[in-house]
Amino acid sequence: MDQLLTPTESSHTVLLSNVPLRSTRSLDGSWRAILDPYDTGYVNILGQRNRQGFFRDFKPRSPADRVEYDFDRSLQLRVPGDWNTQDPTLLYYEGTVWYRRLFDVTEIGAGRSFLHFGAANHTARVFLDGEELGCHVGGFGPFAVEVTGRLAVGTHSLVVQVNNRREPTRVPAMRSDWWNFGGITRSVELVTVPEVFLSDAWLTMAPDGRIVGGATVDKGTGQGRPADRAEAGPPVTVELPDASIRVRLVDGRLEIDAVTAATLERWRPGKPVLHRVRWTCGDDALEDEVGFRTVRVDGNRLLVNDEETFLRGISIHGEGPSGGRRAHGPQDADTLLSWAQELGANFVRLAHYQHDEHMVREADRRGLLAWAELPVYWGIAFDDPQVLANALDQADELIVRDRSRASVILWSVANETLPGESRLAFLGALIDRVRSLDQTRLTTAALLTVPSNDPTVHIEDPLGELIDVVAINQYLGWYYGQRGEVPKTVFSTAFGKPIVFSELGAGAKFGNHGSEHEIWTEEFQAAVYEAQIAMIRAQPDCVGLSPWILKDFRTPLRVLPEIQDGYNRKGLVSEEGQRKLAFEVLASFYAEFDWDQNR
Ligand code: GCB
Repeated sequence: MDQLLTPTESSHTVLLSNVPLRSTRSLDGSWRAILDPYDTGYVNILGQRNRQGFFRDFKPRSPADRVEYDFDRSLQLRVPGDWNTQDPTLLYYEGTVWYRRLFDVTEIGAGRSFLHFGAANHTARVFLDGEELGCHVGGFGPFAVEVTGRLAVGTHSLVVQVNNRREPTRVPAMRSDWWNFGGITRSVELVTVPEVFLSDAWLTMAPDGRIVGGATVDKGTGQGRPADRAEAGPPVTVELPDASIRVRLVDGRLEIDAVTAATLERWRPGKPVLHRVRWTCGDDALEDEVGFRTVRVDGNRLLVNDEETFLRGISIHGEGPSGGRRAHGPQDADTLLSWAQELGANFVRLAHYQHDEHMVREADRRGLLAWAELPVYWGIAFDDPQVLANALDQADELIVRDRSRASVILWSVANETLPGESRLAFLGALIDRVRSLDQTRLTTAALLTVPSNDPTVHIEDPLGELIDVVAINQYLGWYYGQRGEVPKTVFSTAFGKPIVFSELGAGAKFGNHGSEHEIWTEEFQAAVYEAQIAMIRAQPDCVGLSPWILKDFRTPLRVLPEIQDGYNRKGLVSEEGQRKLAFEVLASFYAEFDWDQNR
């Protein structure tokens, strides 16, 4: 029965980039919501589309009306936001929630209109005035539906069916070490654009110092995802006044040679310089702030602006700085990234899925390098072509949204996936897609290391062949290995590529003090960091680290009473932002680095 969306059903949605640069009308705020754990709101018991389904937004208007729902008398939920933390009875809820927002249109404007969603976890079906306009699969990427011609003067009903049930054929799949926050978790906006407009426009610096970019002109001729090619239409012009550059794009593609680009002051970690970029196409104009830097690897070295760079990082989940809720908006981005900078970090791993756009834009402004990641995490159905199709869609959403961001230097395609043929083929296809969308950044994947008593760890996972930077998750001194032995461990790979320790760490409950041999104490966690830092200092191929993790975060996997209570306690700060001892240990290591030398 067609109750839930499968990946192939993702349809009639479009991908628009640069939404924050456009004038939009916010539909955030209080929405009405109906819980529908048995999915009765869409189809009836005969398996047919329910003519009185919740998407019709009916209500009993007279005593004889046979309508068994009423949004006006139902729950209220804030958008953006997860539903789990807005009502105690919804904390563990996984299933369908119907959201409804009424909005008034007072005049019919010119041009075209789209309803844009920053993200909804995991599937979303969008209905306007009872009509289904599109559905989207994937909990962290942006999507839009076109509503041109549908917004007559009057009141309109926007209904969204959101479902966050875990399924083996979803990405992520059945189990993850974070909370499966459901809901319309990022902002909803009504975006108005000219008839012919730039559905995508991006600009960045290639490893050789050329400026490259592209634009897609949407002439209203069809639906679908933007290609990197403009159809014949009005010319697209891009201006960079700081370098006196004004160019017309040919075939939607742009290349400015390195000599011309050399006049632009570079964006550097810790010293971000952003330049005004202006796009025009017919009546459409967009103004962005873009940084230009190069990133490349040379053997086992990582070079940013051709300077050897050590990534002094920290991993971050998309969870707000307090309240154990899904993060959203500029305030959360500002707080989380300010904590990272107080730690002395120059790099953030935005784990384990696409974060709110405010995070990468704020990272640009703060001069933080960033790793952006796809939710290809434990237990993915690698041999299912529909699952791959959905992962590829999620890659499009991640890269098309963020490829003008100087902060983003790494696209990570997977975290802790088990070697095997179908996995390699799946991730190979994903890496190809990433490179077809962006050849200017590096690819990576966080590999799982298997515990052993051997002080030398040699990584031979064939995925290492396909990626540019080998990322290693290792929990020496915590899940395995004696702490005293950690500094003696040497990591090497079969690939002659740089290594980043994408995870390391230990759990501690804030305020729990005791011996450094007593698990869950701040002292124990700090001692693991000391041992890891000693190990890292001696690693020949290591170009950085992003320990696990900035802040304690909610997860149903962590059940130890009075210690975990539903939180992963590996944070350097508690779920309310209180610093543990390990914060200072890592901060003093990072303070040794010379910002000007990057080392
Ligand atoms: C990992 C996972 C991460 C977990 C972490 C842990 O390897 O990548 O999602 O939260 O370990 O705490 O065990």
